[in-house]
Amino acid sequence: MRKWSRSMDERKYRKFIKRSQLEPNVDEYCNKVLDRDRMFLSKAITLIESNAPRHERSAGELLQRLLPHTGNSIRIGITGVPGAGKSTFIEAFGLMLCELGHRVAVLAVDPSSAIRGGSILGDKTRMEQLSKHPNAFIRPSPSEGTLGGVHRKTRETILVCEAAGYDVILVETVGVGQSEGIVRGMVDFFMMLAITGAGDELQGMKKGIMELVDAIIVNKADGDNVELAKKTAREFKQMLHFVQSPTNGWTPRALPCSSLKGTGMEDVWEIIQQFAKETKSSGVFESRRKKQAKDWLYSLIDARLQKLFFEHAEIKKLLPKMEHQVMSEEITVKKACDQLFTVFNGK
Ligand SMILES: Nc1nc2c(ncn2[C@@H]2O[C@H](COP(=O)(O)OP(=O)(O)O)[C@@H](O)[C@H]2O)c(=O)[nH]1
Ligand SMILES: [Mg+2]
Repeated sequence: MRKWSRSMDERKYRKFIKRSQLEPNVDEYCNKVLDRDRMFLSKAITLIESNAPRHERSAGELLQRLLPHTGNSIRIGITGVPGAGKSTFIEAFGLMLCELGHRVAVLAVDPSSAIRGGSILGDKTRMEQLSKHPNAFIRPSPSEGTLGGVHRKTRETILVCEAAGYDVILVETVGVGQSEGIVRGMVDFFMMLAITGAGDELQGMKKGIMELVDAIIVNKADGDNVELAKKTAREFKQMLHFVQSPTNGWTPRALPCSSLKGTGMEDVWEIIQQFAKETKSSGVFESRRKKQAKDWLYSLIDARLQKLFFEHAEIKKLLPKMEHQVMSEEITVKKACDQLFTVFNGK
């Protein structure tokens, strides 16, 4: 009996030791990130993406400590259908920026990678040179997770990258579901990479996306395609006149480029710099960031409330019954909802 209990204590003790060894040291993380240690930047992002409660606590503390060192970057969102050339563009554009002395972080918000699982590898090989550049940091999207899970922590990741001294943040997304709107809500400048010859449907040319972009870049303007790309850019420019700009005081631009040849990259950067200059002097830049922070707060509140509700023991029991009664038209939807909330409120 005594032997048994001693071994139990021992096991507990070992577990305790193991846990304290795993417990992240927030001081160390903070200092190393500020020191621009890339390995610790990766580790910090992994910590932030973790769902373990004790990691969430440390991650929260780390972010709070890093907050005064964040914000000093231009956050750029890039969307476009698969195959438009986003990864190739980021490789060329990112390299140019690195050569200019910028520090570039690339984050992917790619719901398709969670579904298909394959795109990360493809991107890594496509961004081979950039991923080796000392001024660049590439973080592929987590290979697992729900659609929401993939971009759940991208905002936090942006902040940590900024604290680590990255002054250009590129966020890549595929136009699936609501990902474009979500990315628009976390960047300063949002652009779409388009290609020639694709029908409107293929380009995701819903009016909705036109209202989100600050620029449309017509990629693959090389070889026989140069003139057509220029023409397509002109057409986009005209179309953009008819939709409301997402950014007060800024007229969205359209221009061609070739990510493969590296042409037009300076023009894109020129436009982004002009955008930053103009919106900073008009105050639009700052007010957008403030609004984004506020919206982020509300979306976190939403998420927590949902979690509280759906994980409520009584709700879990009652919900299938209410579902059934609503579907069989025994009670109205409103009444089912009322009943659920009566239970949720503990009345
Ligand atoms: N001709 C040409 N091909 C390109 C260009 N940019 C990308 N591609 C090709 O288009 C394909 C898809 O590119 P990728 O960067 O993976 O697109 P993504 O799915 O939007 O990330 C690849 O075969 C690229 O080599 C370009 O500027 N010109
Ligand atoms: Mg890609």
